[in-house]
Formats: sequence, structure tokens, C-alpha cells
Amino acid sequence: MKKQELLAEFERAFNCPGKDVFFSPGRINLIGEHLDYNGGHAFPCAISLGTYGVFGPRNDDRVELYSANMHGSVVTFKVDDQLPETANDKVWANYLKGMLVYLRQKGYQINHGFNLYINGGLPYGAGLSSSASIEMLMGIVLKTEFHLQIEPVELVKLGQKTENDFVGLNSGIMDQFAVGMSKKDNAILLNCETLQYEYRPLVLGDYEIVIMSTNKKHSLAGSAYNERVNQCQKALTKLQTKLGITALAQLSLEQFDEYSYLLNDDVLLRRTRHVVMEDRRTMEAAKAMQAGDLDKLGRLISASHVSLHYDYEVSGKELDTLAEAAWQQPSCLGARMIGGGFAGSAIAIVKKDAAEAFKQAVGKVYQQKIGYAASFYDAEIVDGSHQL
Ligand code: GAF
Repeated sequence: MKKQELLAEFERAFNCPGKDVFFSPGRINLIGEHLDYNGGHAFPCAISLGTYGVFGPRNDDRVELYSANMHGSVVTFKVDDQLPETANDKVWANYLKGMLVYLRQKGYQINHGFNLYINGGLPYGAGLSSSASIEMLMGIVLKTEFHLQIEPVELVKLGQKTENDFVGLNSGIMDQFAVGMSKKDNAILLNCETLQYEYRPLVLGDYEIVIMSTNKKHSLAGSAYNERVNQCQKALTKLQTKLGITALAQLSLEQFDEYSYLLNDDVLLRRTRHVVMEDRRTMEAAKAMQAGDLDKLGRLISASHVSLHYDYEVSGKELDTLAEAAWQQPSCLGARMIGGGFAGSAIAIVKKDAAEAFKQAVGKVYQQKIGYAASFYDAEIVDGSHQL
């Protein structure tokens, strides 16, 4: 969206002029799924679909949040209010309010009110992290407008805290990190345990990443996501009776072979196998990308999907249909579901000059099998949250 258009919308919503305009992207993850809360590696990047925000100061102590996506819904509270919103039509504001609450709790001076107009281009529930996008939008808005001396990675951590403690999803740090820290045309190879990271240029030559959205709505909080987190914690506790590991992804393949008897449970065994193998695949994928071996990168991405389907059990018929239809296309090197799963989106690495035919072919299979249409987007890899 254009800056002028957004400023005009702010003025229509609040009856006074807005001051500054911000953009916060969504994210995709090349590989390394469900590894962040297991202390493993992820390989995400930010995309040009995201959330716009317009800020305007107020000279009282009220905060007014206006969402163009929630049919112009407005949520208002005092700047020092610390409680999550509970009314169904207001809970969307918690992703923003949590950031304000936790920044103030840390002693950052945010002591007058403001208006914030929000307009998101990320379909809600598309698995492209609309939640981290708005958390980090609020982060960059408050940091900029109130001149907060806070490191970007600290804002990322507060984004995760908002998600965990204010919203109630026990998610890891990957989404907020990708949204807050990304660099144009790069993916981030992130160690989710130490938070060490490297930017890796996303060089795909004649290929591009196509995002395939199932258009099936999902709510991670209401799904089995927290259950997966608990199962991994259980597996870790069992392994810790003999091994000095502090996160499941620290388990080597050799240790998995030797110590899996401790798990002695079909579900825990499969969850752990996914974590161990996915972490290896992620490191292999980063190497393959660096070496320009896109065929191998594609195979690893497809193998990740299979592991998420059989071992982690977070796929579903919509995501499987997209991935399997993509694998059938000669122009596609690999495809997999991304994010928490159950619905949301998948990605495919596709030959650029065949991308339109690819979308048509996969879209046709999806429509036939699922009964409604999938959506396709070309992924443009952009910078993390910033002022426009
Ligand atoms: C969701 C979560 F928010 C992330 O933290 C991550 O666990 C992802 O699912 C799965 O890799 O997007």
C-alpha cells in the first residue's frame, strides 16, 4: 500500500492527521520446522506480504488501536493498563497491547497515549505469521516514536513473550526473529537455542519460491501446537535421565539410536526423530544453498514435509494435497508445509519461467480434491520491520 493512502486512512479513522508509517513483514521458513522451541535451527526469511501501521501521538493517556482488517474495530485502553483484552471482538489487540505492557514493565518510558491504524495484507491464519508481524510492528513503532534504546533482538524476545504470556501460545522465537531481523534477499540461519544467526543470500538462479495458501483457517492456540511442545518436553525429560542435554535438538543421531529405548513410546519416538532429523536436514539445506545445489535443497525440503506428516503429525489433507501436487510438477524442485501446520501455507521451489503453469496445475488438483481454491503468491524476500 502507498504511504499517502495509509495516511489518508488514518485521518479517516481518527479525524486527525497521522505522523509516521511503518511496515512489518510476514515470514516463510525454508526448512527447520518445529525446531525453535526444541533448541534447533530454523532457516526463515521475511516476505513482502505484511502489516502496515500508521502512528499518531495523543496528548492524553489513551491508546486507540484501529484495525482495518477487523471491519474497522477499535480497541481503546489507558497506556498503563496491563490486562489482556478478553472480549472476543477485542482479543486481536493483545498482540499489540502485550508489547506495550512488557516494554513498560522493563522500564521503557512510554507515558502518553497514541493512535495506531493497522492494515494487514497477510491473510489471518495463512501460516505466514500475521501474529508476529503485528507484534513486531508495535515493537518498531514504540521503539521509534518513544526513542527507546532497545536492541532489535530484545524486541524480538518481547514479541515471543507477548505470544507466550499475553496471548497463550507456547511458541518459539523463530517467527518474531524472522519478522524483526530479516534482510532483503537473505534467509537467516538461526540457532534458536543460542540466538546466534547468519544471513545467507537466497540465491535461487532460475528458480523462485511460490507460496501456496490452503485458504483453510486455523488457530494455532486452539490447535495441537501446545500439545507438541509438551510431548517434546516429555521426551527431553526421559532422555535427561541418562544424557546431559538441555534441549531435544541437541540429541545427535548416534545418541538417538542408542538412547531411544528411554522413550519407549511410539509418539515420543516419532516426535524426537523429527527433531533430530529435521535439524540435520536444516544444516544440510544451508550447505546445499551455499554450494548452489538447488536439487538437493529441494529434496531436503520435500523430506521435511514427509517428516512433518508422519513423525510430527502436523500436516493435513489440504497441506498434503498442495505438497504432493507440487512434487508432481517437473518444474518443482521441492515443496513442503511451513509454520505450525494443520492448515496455513506451503512453499515450493519452482522454475521461474514455469511458475504460472505450476500454479494452474497445482491449483486445479487442489480445487478438485478439496473443493475450494488455493491461493498462490510469489515470495519477495524483504527487510524486517521498519519505518517507511
Ligand atoms: C509457529 C510458531 F509460532 C513458531 O514458533 C514455530 O514453532 C513454528 O510454528 C513451527 O516451526 O509458527
